Amino acid sequence: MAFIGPTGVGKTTSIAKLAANFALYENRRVGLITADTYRIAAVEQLKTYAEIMEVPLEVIYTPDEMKRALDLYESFDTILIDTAGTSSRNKMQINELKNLLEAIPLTDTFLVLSATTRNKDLIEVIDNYSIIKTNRILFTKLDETSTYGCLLNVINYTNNALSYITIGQSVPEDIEEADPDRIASLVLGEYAYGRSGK
Ligand SMILES: Nc1nc2c(ncn2[C@@H]2O[C@H](COP(=O)(O)OP(=O)(O)OP(=O)(O)O)[C@@H](O)[C@H]2O)c(=O)[nH]1
Ligand SMILES: [Mg+2]
Repeated sequence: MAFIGPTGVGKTTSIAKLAANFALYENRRVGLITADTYRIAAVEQLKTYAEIMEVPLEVIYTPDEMKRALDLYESFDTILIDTAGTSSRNKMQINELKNLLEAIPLTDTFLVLSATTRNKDLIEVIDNYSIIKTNRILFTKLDETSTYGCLLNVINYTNNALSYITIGQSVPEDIEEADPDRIASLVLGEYAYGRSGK
């Protein structure tokens, strides 16, 4: 499973949450790969989580290294791939990311988006990332807003499945599988995270 999306939306934190849930509660053998070698300390961030969870982490720079990392994890149940956040207007960086991800077979590619992003900007992000094939959406920071119409707009616009939502900074608790009833009550304004408790 690979995770792509704009800078700072919560890709690495969401991967840590998922890895912890898969490894600790579902007893899956989880391997981590990070291709985020742009930012100083980006690797350290995931490495720290990996050490706490006792799951292995491979750092990769090239499509060939991506293939090798996947071979290393051949007997694993679930492999989560972190990528560098890119400004969605940086076509070159998105193309580089596309080359990395096309080197390997992926089960799921998640576009990670923040619920605090304005609708128009979300659409621009989706359009700019559209050269990379995604099949799932992970929406973050639902605790930082009380207007959730963007969830519905994005689902309609992309036709991707909304798989997970995140609702705070705590690892591993602040993540939920997207539940249709819950999403409906959020969109209808019957429920909000982060205000009067979760
Ligand atoms: N309130 C809130 N904060 C979140 C959530 N998810 C992540 N964050 C915070 O958002 C900030 C950025 O998270 P990262 O996981 O580093 O984001 P990223 O997408 O990996 O960032 P880059 O690798 O720089 O592109 C951190 O302070 C996280 O704790 C969430 O659901 N709610
Ligand atoms: Mg990151």
